[in-house]
Parts: sequence; structure tokens; C-alpha cells
Amino acid sequence: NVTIEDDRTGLDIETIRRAVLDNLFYIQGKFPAIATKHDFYMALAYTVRDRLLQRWLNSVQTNLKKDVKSVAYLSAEFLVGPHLGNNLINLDIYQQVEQAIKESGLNLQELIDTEEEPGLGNGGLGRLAACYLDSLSSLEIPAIGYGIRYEFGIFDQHIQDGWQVEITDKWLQYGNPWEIARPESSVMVNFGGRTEAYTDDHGAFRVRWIPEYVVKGIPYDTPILGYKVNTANTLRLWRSEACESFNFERFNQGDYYGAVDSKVHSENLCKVLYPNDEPIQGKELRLQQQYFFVCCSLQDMIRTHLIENSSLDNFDQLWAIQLNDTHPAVAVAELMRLLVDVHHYEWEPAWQITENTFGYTNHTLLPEALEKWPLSIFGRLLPRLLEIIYEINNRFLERVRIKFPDNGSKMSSLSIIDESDDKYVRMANLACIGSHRINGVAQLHSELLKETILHDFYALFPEKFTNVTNGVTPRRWMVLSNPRLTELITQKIGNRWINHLDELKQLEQFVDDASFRSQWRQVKQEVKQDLAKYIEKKVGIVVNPASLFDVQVKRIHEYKRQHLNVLHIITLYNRLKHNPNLDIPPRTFIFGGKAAPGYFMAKRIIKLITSVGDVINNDPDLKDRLKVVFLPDYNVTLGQRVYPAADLSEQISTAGKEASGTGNMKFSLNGALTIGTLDGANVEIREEVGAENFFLFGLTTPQVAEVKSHGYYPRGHYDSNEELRGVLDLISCGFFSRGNRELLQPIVDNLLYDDPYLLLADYQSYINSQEEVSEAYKDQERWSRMSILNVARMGKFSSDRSIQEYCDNIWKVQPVSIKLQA
Ligand code: 26R
Repeated sequence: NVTIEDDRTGLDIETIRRAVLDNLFYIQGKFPAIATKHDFYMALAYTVRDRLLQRWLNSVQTNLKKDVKSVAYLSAEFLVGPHLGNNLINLDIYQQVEQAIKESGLNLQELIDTEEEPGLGNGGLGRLAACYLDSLSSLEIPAIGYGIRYEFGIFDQHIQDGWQVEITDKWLQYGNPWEIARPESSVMVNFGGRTEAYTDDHGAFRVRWIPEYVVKGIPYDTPILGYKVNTANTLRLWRSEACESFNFERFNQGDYYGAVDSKVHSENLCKVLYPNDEPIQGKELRLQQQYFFVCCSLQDMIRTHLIENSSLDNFDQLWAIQLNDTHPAVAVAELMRLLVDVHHYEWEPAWQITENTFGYTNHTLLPEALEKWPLSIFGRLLPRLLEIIYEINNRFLERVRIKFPDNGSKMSSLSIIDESDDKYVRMANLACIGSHRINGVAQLHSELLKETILHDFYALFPEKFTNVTNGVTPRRWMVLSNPRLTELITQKIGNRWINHLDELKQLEQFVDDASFRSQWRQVKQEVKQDLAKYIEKKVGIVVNPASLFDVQVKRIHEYKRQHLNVLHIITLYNRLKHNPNLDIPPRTFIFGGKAAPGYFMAKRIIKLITSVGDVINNDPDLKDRLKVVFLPDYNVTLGQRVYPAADLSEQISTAGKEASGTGNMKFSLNGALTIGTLDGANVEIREEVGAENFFLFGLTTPQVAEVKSHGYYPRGHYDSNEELRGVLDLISCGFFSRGNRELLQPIVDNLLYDDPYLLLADYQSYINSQEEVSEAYKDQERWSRMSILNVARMGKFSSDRSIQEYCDNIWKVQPVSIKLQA
């Protein structure tokens, strides 16, 4: 006999089976006989959510009551990926559920595959935020993620005639069982209008903001359960709505459409994620999004804080707020506004609280990616915040003047206001001034920050600067995505490594065990067969699972140099055409990634890859020795299929350009070897796995600077390198574009006459390194050793380690264990 409570919390197979049928009937309104796969997915999702709720509510309750510090992670993006499988892992009920679903005549994997992933991010930065939420919960740190509930996430990518086509991502269309709306916690957000000085009842001088319009923010909460712990933190995403559904004045005047207008306007605010990984100058809606979620989140923290505290004096002792890049940096000014205008703090104590509370993580060195807002737009949309920013800036520059007297160039580079030609608000400057810690995301990146874009801030406050190298969660990126390798590893060393990744070290003792190496290869082989099937189904290309799977998946960007990879492919093609007896292992080149819709060169690079693929894949002379696959719609779900199947990981950005990379870690963790430059976290990966287990090539960061300083002449490489010339000429003559010489010429011209990312300078070194890869792959025993050692030495790159560093050095927060009570 099963009680109602058991049905919602019980973990044995029979209870779970019964609960799924119950939810199918009472939530989806279906009998099994007429239910679709999606109905069953929903029923199972609700069954799993039921089992999360007690942990979740207990966690929220405990954090509210206890006077312990919480982390608020502010991010415009959270690329969490599908929830179902991950929750099964973290609840530790995967096996029971698999069995229960089987007994209902269904297949768990198929239901897991039915979930539409929430694509609320562009790439690295959004996915990092998601890994960090997983680790925060797994380490039992009280935390909340704040962001935007975009109605349309990152676009779906279709490939038509070899080109990228963008389709809107309607991730919410069939409902989202993982979120709970909390309309009772809605908050109001001001926009536009003007400010007004007044004297309050006590004779104090104050400012109030009289907005032009007000938008309502409604929170939607998703539980983020830790691995085998009771801690379930919250991801709180804000949706915007009009404050009043109708503008009654206009409605009464008979202007029905005009009245609905403001509703439409407010709801547009969080409609869509900007799909760029570089700022598009002056998109007002983007600034509205940023202020909207920041304002909602800070009000929410303050409301929560005042439940158990009588004032905000200790706000900085109970909250650590992390700014995920500059997208939420307006929070520095907004917290000042809330403290000074609303809670009537004096400036200085308010500033102490603010600076103690914030930390700022920088994710890019590309100068064109630094956010700045035209003063005119900023002032019109957020008049009070601009005043506050001026006040912050004036007081700050006063301190600078004392430290560096008569140094006008320092003053102008440090100022929040850029006065170079037009006036701008520089968000990185605001973030640096308002935070007590500033960090980069890999050792090299953190050093370069101090030397380049944040040099003057470093000179001013060196004590603020630190590094936290990125990490990835082994739960999603190994246990969930690679069950076969998880099983093999666990057989050998137990399962403690799943939340103590350093324990993978123990695998080193098996590297000389031939039967273990053969099992290792067997696992990789089976995973590659799965991917081969997927490739055939998706794009109709038959690939050889025994070939070397050479993979580059990431956003398409010139600095990431997918086209350098293509130059290598064409080089091999030419070699094989001229010498069919050449002894090189067969390779399958797999690409995936989205291009920003307005990024001309990135879209051409996709066309280059697909065009080269069309020719090579169908050339009978090659006898299937080379295949080129572009997998459409690269996202978290597809990443989970691809990383485990890779033999070779392409991390080939121009040195100094990739802040860290996190895909590099996912590949290595799954036993792929890396070919890479000394860029981002590649440097540290190579340090950990050993130079002999890493294929290094290319100029170093100082060498890149050196080459550029002497007037780089890419054409020289074309003139002097015959093989490179053959490759570029083959593209130019229309060989890959059915005789059309215009199609791919922009790429060739860019390389010959500009080549800002030094592909031609690194070409030969890359080709040489690829030859070493081929040699190593021919010796499968050697390759297996290298692969095992890569995995064994990945301990450092767990996001658990990264989060522990943030906790110790930046946030000063402690774990709280959650006791379960009803
Ligand atoms: C301004 C806005 C349109 C925007 C700019 C840039 C939106 C998104 C981005 C993407 C950037 C900040 C990003 O994703 N950076 C990546 O962060 C990863 C996590 O730290 C790094 O691993 C990766 O190297 C870096 O490119």
C-alpha cells in the first residue's frame, strides 16, 4: 500500500513506475495507450521534480534562516542543458528509473532525448555559469543564480545548401516542467523619465527618479540539485511584463491598440537572447535587459535579507555577488541607488558595502568585445543610474589624481566615461571600480589582463587581481554523457572521483596494463560507433568508426581559426591526390558551431567547411580515407554526444585570444588528445598531462605580438610555402565551389592581405604537429597510453576546484549541510 507521500518521494522501482503513470494521467491527462513520447517525458520529469522538491524547499528555507553568507551569481546567460538526465544522476536514481521505465515498456534514453534544452546562452560564458551552479550545489554552498528567462534562446541552426540558416528557438512551446513561477515575488523596474531633487521630512537632501514607464519582473525558479547531497539551490530567471495589462487612460479614450502597445513593449524586453558573442554597439534593448534583471535581482536579495535582518548594514557579510562578465555590471550603480535613494544610506558606507559585495570575472581580451554604452542612450534609459555613475567616477578620479598627479592619460583610461570621440559608459571600468576582486579565467588570461586591457587598474589596485582557472562539471560531462567510460573507470578505482576528480590520478597505475588499454579502446570504439550512426542519420554521411575522429566544436569565430583546420584538411587532400599510397590513418573531421547571424566571415567559414566536405566526401580517389562533417545546431545536447567520441580535440586559437576555453577540458576528460596552441587553459592542460601527451604548435603570445609589431606580411608565407600556396589556390580557383570563384575568395583575400589571426604564420607548425598526430595514432598502444594519462590528469579541471577557489579567495563562503525534514 502506497501513501500519497510515498508516491511523490519514494525511490524504489515500483513506486517510481506508479508515480509516472499517475502524473501521466493527472498532469498530462493521458492514458498510456494514447500518450506520446513527450507525454511520458513530461510525466517522468514531474516524477523527478517531485523528488527534488523536499530538498529544494529545505535548502531555500535553511539559507533564509541561517545567518550564513550566500553567493548570488549574476549572469545574462545560463546554458544549463537538459535537466532530466542530470537530475537522475545527482539524485542517484538513474538505475531505478531506467528499470521502472523499462517495465512500462519504454526506453529511458529516448525520453531523455525528448527534452528540449533551454538554450539560454551563446557559448562558453553561459555554459560556465551552468557548471558553476552544479558545483555550488554539490559543494553545499548556499547560492542563487540570477538571470533572464528569454522566451527565445539561442537560435536553432539549420544548414541549407551549405549555409547557416537561423530558426527561432521555441523552447517553451510544449511547457517547462522544471520551473515554478513565483508571481508573488514580482518586483517593479523603472525606465526613462527624469530625476528630481527634494528634501525629506528630516531635512535631508535626496533624489528621486520619476520614470517614464515601469516594467514588472516575475521570477521563475528552477531547482539545481547537487551531486548526492540534499542541497538544491535555485536558478531564478526573470520574465518581464507590463505593470498594468492595459493603459486605462488610453483605453477610456477609445485607443485600445495604443493601450495594448505598452504591454507589448514590456514583454518584448526578455523575448530573445542576443546571439552575438561580441557587443553590437548601442542596442538599447540589450541595455534594458541588463538593467532589468540586475534591478530585479538586487531588490530580491534585499527583500530576502530584510526578512531576518533589521538593516542592510551587514549586506556584504551575507551576500557575495559575482558579475559574470560586464553584462550585469550596472549592478554596481544599482546597489548604490538602492542603498542611497531607497534605504537612505550615506554615500561612503553605501560604497563600502558595494565594493565588499561585488566580484568581477572577465571572460575576454578582445578589445572589440568590451561593452560600452553611448552616453545618450544610457542617460535617456537610466537617468538616475547615470548620475550615480558620474558620482562614482568623480570620487574615484579624485583618488587617482592623488596617486598619479598630472597624469591625464591615466585619468582618461581609468575613467568610467570614455570621451575619446563620442561619449560612452565603459562597463568594465565600472565593474573594476565597484568590485573588491577581479579575475580572469585562466592563468595566461589573468596575466594578460594585468598587462593589457586592465593594466592601469592593476597599477592602481594590484590587490584586487586574481585568477580562477575555469572548470567543467564531471557529472554532466562524464557521468551523464559517457556512461561507458564512467563504468570502466569506476570498476577500477571506485566512484569517489565523481566529486573528487583528483582521484582520477589512480588510473595511472593501469596505463601499463594491456588488457585495460584494450578495454579503454573498446569503450572509445563503441562511443564512436554511436556518433557514426547519429552522423549518418542527421547528415547522411557514412563515416568509418575506426578512423581518427578529429573534432572542432565551438562558436565559429575567426580567432578560433576553424579555417586553419580546413587548410590542414585540404593539405591532406592534396597529398593523397598526388600520392594515393601515402601511409596516413583515415580521418573524420567533425565540425559544429553557430555563427553570429551578422558575422559575415564566420558564415563564410561554415560555407567553406561544407563546400570542402562536399568535394572530399564524394571523391572516389580518396577511398573514404577523409571525411568532413558539419553537424548542424551544435548545443549542449550535441556536445554530450560529441566529446566522448573524439580522438583529437582541436584547440587552435591564436595565442592570447581565447580567454580559457572549456571545451578543451571536456575533450580531455573524455580521453581525447589535444592539438593546440599555448592559449587560454591549454597551457595548464598541457602542464598537467605532460608535454609528451599534448600536440603543441604555433606562435606564443609574445611571438604573436612580435610578428605584429614588425608589420606582419601574410603574403610572404604564401610566396614561400608551396604547399600552402597549393591549398589557397585550390580554394581560389573555385574547385570547392563548383567553379564559383567569388564564393570563398573573401576568406582567401582576408588571409593573404590581412590575416589578423595569423593563420598563415602558424600554418606550417600546425601541419607538422598534425603529422605527429597521425604518427601517434598509427601506434594504437601508444595512443591509448596517452589517452589514459590525459584522463588521469584532468583532476584540476573540475568546476568543483574552480568553485572552491572562488569560495576561499573571493566570496569567503562556507558550506551548509541541509537536513531533510518535511
Ligand atoms: C556583449 C555580449 C553581446 C557578449 C559578448 C561576449 C555576449 C557573450 C560574449 C561571450 C564571451 C564573453 C564568452 O563566452 N567568453 C568565453 O568565456 C568562456 C568562459 O570563461 C571562456 O572559456 C572562453 O575562452 C571565452 O571566449
